[in-house]
Amino acid sequence: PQTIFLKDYTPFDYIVQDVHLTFKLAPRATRVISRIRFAPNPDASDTTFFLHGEQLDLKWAKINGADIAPSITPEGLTAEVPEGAFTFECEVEISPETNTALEGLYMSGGMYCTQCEAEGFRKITYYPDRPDVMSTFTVRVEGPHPVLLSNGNPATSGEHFAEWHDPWPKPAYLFALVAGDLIAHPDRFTTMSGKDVELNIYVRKGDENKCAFGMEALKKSMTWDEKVYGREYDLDIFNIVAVDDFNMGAMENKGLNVFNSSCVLASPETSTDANFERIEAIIAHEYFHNWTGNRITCRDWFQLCLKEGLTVYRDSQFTSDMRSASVKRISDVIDLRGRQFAEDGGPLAHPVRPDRFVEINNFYTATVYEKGAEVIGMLKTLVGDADYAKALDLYFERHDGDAATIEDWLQVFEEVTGRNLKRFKRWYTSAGTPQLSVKESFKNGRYKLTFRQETPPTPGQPQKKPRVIPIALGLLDESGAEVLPTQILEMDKRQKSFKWKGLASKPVPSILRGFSAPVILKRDTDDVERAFLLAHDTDPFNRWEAGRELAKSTLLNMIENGAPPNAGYLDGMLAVLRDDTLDPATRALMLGLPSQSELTQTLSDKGVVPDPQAIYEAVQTLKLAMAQHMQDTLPRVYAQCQVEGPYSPDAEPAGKRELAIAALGLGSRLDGGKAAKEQFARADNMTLQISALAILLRQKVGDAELSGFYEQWKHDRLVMDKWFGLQVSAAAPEDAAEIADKLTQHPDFDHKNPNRFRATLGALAAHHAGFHHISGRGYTLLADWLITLDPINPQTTARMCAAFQTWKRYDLKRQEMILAEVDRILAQPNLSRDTSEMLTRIRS
Ligand code: B3K
Ligand code: ZN
Repeated sequence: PQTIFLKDYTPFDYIVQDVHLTFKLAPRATRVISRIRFAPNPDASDTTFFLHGEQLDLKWAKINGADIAPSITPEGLTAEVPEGAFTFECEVEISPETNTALEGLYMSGGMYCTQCEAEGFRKITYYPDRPDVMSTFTVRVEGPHPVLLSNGNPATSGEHFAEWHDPWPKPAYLFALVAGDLIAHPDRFTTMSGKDVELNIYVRKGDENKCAFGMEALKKSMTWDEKVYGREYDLDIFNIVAVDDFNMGAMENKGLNVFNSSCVLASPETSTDANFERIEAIIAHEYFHNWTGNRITCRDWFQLCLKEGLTVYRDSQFTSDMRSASVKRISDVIDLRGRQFAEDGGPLAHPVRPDRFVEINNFYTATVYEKGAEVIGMLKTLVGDADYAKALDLYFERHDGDAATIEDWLQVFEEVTGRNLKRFKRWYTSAGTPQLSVKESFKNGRYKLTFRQETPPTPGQPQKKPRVIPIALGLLDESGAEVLPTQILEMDKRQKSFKWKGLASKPVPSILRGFSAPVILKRDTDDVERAFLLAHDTDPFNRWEAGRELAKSTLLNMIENGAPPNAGYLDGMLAVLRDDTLDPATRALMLGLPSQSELTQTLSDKGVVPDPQAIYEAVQTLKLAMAQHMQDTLPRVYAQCQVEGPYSPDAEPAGKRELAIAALGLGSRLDGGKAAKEQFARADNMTLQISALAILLRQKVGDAELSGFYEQWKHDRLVMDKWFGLQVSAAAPEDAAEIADKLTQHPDFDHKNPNRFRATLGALAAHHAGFHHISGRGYTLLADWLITLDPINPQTTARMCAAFQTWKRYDLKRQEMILAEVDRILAQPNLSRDTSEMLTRIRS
């Protein structure tokens, strides 16, 4: 397989003036007729006429109305073309029904839908399938289906056909088509300039009652983008379609967003609080792409973070505004450390802007998305809110209609601020998580902090240059009062000191407030200082962080030295639990422990070989100790956090439920699940029902509830995904693989459906002690299923290969077992490019 390099970029030799497509839909023999006007690109050096096309059955092709006989390879088509402008036409046949890769045009539950990003359009027809080729599209869809959709505004329609025209030039990856027997949940929106927009969420029959929340989220997003970024919607209609078989969360096709049904359908009875929050965020994310992604797109796929990092950043701002900013920040950092730090610290590490790839679908990663968003957050911290706003205005004004680059993006910031961002740019080009160590000194009222940055080598990048790290810092005195409110230190060298004078006593520093940079902070400190910050820090993030550090040091001491749970930690957490001045969601987050895989990473960074079973047991022991220590308070907190009245997914009641569930979970370690059984029996929403079930399964007393849950929900595929996943995640380590194995034999298991596959096998991979159980059964089971799925759906297979990326952390026996499975998969004949790239990188 061929590696594509950023440095080899050249523009396409032609420009596309406009595109006309006609689809004659049939499950195994859809005809796609195209008429495309090309003209030579004045910016190109060459004139080779090559169109991408894969798995297409070409019926005929014409140039300027005359038949041609192009030469065809598995990758595309080349033809002799006249000088100057010309019209290319062709007809191809494709088979949506047998397209199990879910890329291109495919079928899901009887409906037609498309997924073209990154390179799926070439499975629909011959076309220059690259993001820098932008054009207007006119699309005619013919079929017997009541709903026939494509991008842009509706033009004419009649019995069994509909025509759509998209006036905004777009790359092919934003093309979409949907056809089926769907029901619309309609609404309207008036934009800031008074334009009336028709809104619809299209769903299968039976799902109509799960659209209202998504629709509200869409309207909130539209209002927010007008208010905060001055961005108005630009078509007469905005459609969202829910699809059951989908490789990722959702897709921002122009005017026709396609969603995994799990990321748009919501009801109190079937969705948890976390589902509601995620749905709101994803609807916002896809909507925000209309400007950051669609109106301004990427020149090439190396620039993916240009749209993804920025759009993730924007959706996190949106969620912070809709809910609680500190809760959102803490949750994002938990996620970043869990997924992105693992990637950055292992064989799959790559820069936010990679400079090479084999299969671009393998680069829709936590690094490109979440670290990409962190980089934007840092930029905003460095330049300030006002200049950030100015730079964004200039970006939208200058690059509207462009396929842009990271250089273009940084340029607007340089122009607006007069800064040189050369050093800052290393965040885009250099992989790996910087380690930031800090030393302090205090003498005669003078306080000095000396920072040093070091980034370990990553694949292909042995040496790392220093980056610009914004460090948000505050200083507290010994009473806990803030003597220095938050200020931003610009750490732009390998080593740098910062000094303050006139201090009455040695201050306690609160470093990296709000997690102002995605780095690993290394500081010689102790549990006394951590407990002090946990009690006094005025920065909510760092207060949480202090509790987290305390939990970590307690657990590490238990794991490494067999120590008992630290009494100071238990007291600190009891104080948190009782602290009614803290909102419930924050208290729930503080009571949470670092994940077992995060502990593994910390241990292995210290040169200790982690034992997954020992880590699991330490966590259980600590939770039991917390429950005992909090025994009297837990029932009171649980009672206080009961929410009266009809269900609302808003942050406040959701936060209360979260704390109640945390209290219930701890308490159930002492009451044998009694209170959880009661909650399960009276639950009238999914949050309370499934949390109780999870607790009961963990306590091994939930068999009756588990089958009751099945009987109640077997008709609802999204709830059944939860039923599959929960049994695996709540299993004891020694049972996890066996339970997952059994579930894959259940009649409702369908490996072709990515949601069901991920619910079951993804839950296994996420069960740290279960997946890494010394029997090796977890490794073998996952490998078996990846081998089965690869020929069917390479994208989902490749994504799940990441479960093996941490192999180097473990003992030799586990390493050998993992590598044997990796090699077994790699030895499969005709392994997809996706999977083979992932495993080859993991192995290196
Ligand atoms: N842009 C899409 C992701 C496409 C993934 C292709 N393998 C969804 C999003 O980020 O909004
Ligand atoms: Zn996105």
